[in-house]
Amino acid sequence: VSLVYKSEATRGEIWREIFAREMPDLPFHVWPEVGDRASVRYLVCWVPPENLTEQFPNLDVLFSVGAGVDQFDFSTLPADLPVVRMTEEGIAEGMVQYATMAVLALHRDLFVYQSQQRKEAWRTLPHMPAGQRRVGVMGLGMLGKRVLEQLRPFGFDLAGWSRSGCDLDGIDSYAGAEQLPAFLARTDILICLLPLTEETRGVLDRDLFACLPVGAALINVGRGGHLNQDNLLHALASGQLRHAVLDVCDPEPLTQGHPFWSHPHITLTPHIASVTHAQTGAQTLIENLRRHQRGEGMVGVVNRQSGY
Ligand code: NDP
Ligand code: OXD
Repeated sequence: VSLVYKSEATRGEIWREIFAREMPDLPFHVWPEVGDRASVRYLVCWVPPENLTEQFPNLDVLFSVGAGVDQFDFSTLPADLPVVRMTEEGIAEGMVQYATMAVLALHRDLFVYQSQQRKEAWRTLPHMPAGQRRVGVMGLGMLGKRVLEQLRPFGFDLAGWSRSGCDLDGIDSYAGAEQLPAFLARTDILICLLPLTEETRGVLDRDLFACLPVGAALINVGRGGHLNQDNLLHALASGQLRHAVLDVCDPEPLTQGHPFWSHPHITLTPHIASVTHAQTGAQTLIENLRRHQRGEGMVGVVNRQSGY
């Protein structure tokens, strides 16, 4: 029984050492080196190799190195192959930091002040108390919930929306398509933390923007595929939206000359909201491997039906 790691090389070398120490009986191969293909039971990757089943005919589990699994084409994976996403603490920590940074920057008009500075303009804007700023998170999973909890001490008026809602203390919960318009109507700063699935692709579109209060702001930390780019440009031009902070785009990177690069009301970062930390990521993977070897359920198993 062996494991193949196929992803970022630096992390691979760190994981190789951790595995040698913690699971010395499990051979750890770093792609393209795979050892005996027939003995590979675990594949840990961002994108799997082509012809996965021919490459590794006896695979037991496919692990994503990241929290998302939309990079997998489920139709090409064996139907009964468990797919497990990464749930390590470092991902939540990074996301919470990024979302807090973006919310505070929008709340305190940092992007407006930056542009004023470039024009040598010393002008104060009206200050809005946090209690009057309505922040809403779409997607209340591992990351969305943590972001809301972290934002609570600032005193924002908080709400969340997901398929099934949530019961976080002091946070208004909205569930399902019927309650989406009401959630949007009360949201000045919208954070997208949904997984990208057939249902959520393109969700950040003209209709959704139209449900937000005029002058709302968007933070997309989900996936580029959630956003209709033309609709965003239109919403920014009309003033329906005042600013967008985008950590993800489609494609990544954006093509040269794409209007987002130089847009005065778009702030772009190169998919860095959070990354899997080498140490805690290895630990989380090892705990899951041990669970699997004991015949117990693993943490982060993806529902192949819903796609997340
Ligand atoms: P989870 O699977 O834990 O949570 C997903 C949430 O989205 C759940 O609350 C779920 O609802 C909700 N949801 C899914 N589909 C729908 C739908 N059709 N309608 C309404 N709600 C829906 O995911 P995570 O919190 O771990 O991660 C979310 C995403 O964040 C990842 O998939 C990835 O795309 C992105 N990400 C981005 C990173 C970055 O650096 N930019 C880093 C890490 C992740 P319910 O609870 O009812 O099932
Ligand atoms: C992830 C990501 O899914 O980095 O972990 O986006």
